[in-house]
Amino acid sequence: MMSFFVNTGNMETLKTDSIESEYSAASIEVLDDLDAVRKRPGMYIGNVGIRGLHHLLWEIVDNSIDEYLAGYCKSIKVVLHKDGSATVEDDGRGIPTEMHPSGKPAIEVVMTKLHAGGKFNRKVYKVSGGLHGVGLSVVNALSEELEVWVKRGGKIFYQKYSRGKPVTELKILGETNERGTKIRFKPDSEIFETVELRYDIISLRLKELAYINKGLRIVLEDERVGKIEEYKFDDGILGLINAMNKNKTVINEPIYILGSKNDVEVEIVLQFADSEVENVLAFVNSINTVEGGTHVVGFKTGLTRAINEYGRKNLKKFEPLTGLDIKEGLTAVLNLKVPEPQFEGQTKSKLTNSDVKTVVESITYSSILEWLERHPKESEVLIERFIMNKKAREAAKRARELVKRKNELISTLPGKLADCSSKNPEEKELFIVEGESAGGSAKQARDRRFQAILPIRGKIINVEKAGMIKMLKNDEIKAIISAIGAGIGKDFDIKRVRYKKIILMTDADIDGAHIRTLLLTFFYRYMRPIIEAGYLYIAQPPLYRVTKNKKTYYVYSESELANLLEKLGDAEVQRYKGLGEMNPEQLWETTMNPQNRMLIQVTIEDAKKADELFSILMGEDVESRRNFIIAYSKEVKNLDV
Ligand code: 0RA
Repeated sequence: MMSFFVNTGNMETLKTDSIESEYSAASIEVLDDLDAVRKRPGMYIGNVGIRGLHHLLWEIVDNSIDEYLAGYCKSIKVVLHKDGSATVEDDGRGIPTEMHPSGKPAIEVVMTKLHAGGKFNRKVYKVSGGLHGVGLSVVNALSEELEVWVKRGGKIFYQKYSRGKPVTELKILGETNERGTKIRFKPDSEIFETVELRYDIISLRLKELAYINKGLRIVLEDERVGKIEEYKFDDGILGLINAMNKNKTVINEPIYILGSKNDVEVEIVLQFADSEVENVLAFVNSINTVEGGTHVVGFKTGLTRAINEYGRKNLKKFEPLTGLDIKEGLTAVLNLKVPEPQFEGQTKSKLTNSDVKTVVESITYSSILEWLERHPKESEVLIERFIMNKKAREAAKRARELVKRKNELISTLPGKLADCSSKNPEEKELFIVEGESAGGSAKQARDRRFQAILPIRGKIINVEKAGMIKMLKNDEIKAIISAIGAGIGKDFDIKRVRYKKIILMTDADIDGAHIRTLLLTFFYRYMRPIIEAGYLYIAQPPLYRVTKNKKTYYVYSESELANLLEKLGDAEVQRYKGLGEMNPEQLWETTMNPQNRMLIQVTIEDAKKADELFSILMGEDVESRRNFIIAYSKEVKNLDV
């Protein structure tokens, strides 16, 4: 490793003066590399929306995590600055600064050559197949500005770049006996649709990373709002499962599995709770595999096989159980290291290596069987539960068939629904509106030909916790199900939907975001095909109304407001605290009129994130949860124009 470095004596040839000289040594090749990245950013970071933007940050953080995995880094700090830039600082080995055979310092090669990082071969477990591990040069190419400080070999080094090109040489700023890397980058607004880094997305991911990399300290500071949080979990994924199940009645102590085979490392923790919901999180080389894959299938198969084997051996008249009987109330976290992972799927987060299924299945099978044999009391309780689940499921199926037949006959619409006159689902829109007063304004504002309004009361039930039966007793949920008219859960039939646009319209504040997150969780768990078909949207009401010289401007974000005020000078600014503060005309103009409004289409990933947010944070106090829950799909696309 690193044998191509000449000895560190060469460092003395570096200039130590602080004059920023135009750096002319950039070769044609370097320009080629980074031009290619700037020309086709999507090839390297997936897209230039919210996801791609955050990819820049993850690329750097991944490098710091690699230092932790190599045993060098104990602490990582991420700072979001007011000017839109972000800093990642770690106490790892520091990016090599020694001279490279090309005549440039290694760090400059890493920062300007595609895939140069890979040549250092630091990674034991690659993150290939996905969009991860594209290299620091990609971050550099897509940043308006990037500065790097390295503490290494007794010195502090510094270099600055812009859009991938050096604007200073590598300089020595001083001496130190510490080691580490600090990178500040400002995403390029010429490249990205939006450059606003999102606290909610970043804190959730950093928290995940802290859980799956036990003992690693991660600090997140948001200077834009003056907020700082620290994550450090010495119990790793065991701590995560405890947090996920904190408010549930658990049935057994968490079962911890650790094993490896064919260079695949498997760490799993699972627990059953008195709940109807299943919650399995799975990470492969630190990547959250939201789309699941062979590892998750292997886990479930191994678990089911072990339970059936135990039942067959130890119980009289035991009838084999299926995955469906076992998954109710199952919480699990899988944390895997795989040498050559292959990812597929819409977000490149589905693991497809078939050998991984075999490995996870056999490790799970033998560990669970052993645990069951050692814990006969708990095993008996669990198996009784599974058998009950099986019976209840069969009974529910018969009941559903009855209800279905009945439903087809009556299927009454909820009383609160103000339906539209059109009968054509293609053009029909259903607005699900928070609060009676906003609902009233929306009813007056709408175009009744094709827009229907369903007002719902503030606190809808948390389906994550409640389960099917309790949920179906909730009036708000019942109203939504019957308005949409296509059933629910396994009986959901997308062909029967009465509206092909279902629009969630909530206040632009924390409570509104909370309700929106609850609704997203509901759709994700019980009407997923609606999201998959692209029928679910979030309305985007303005945050401010600005008036100047009798002209009115509606403003949808803080940054837009700052820009506008800069342009207008002093103007009258009215902040909308809720939808209820708008009169029907304003509501129509800003939020409902297809000509002007902004609608955000909800993706499966958004909904999955909302769902995950609930499960990870379930255990925490209400206040911190409230602070945490912000909009889940701000990626602004004006879909109507
Ligand atoms: C290349 C090689 C080595 C470390 C790094 C890059 C490195 C990159 C980043 C990015 C953020 N923090 C980082 N820390 C390290 C290996 C260094 C060695 O062998 O001494």
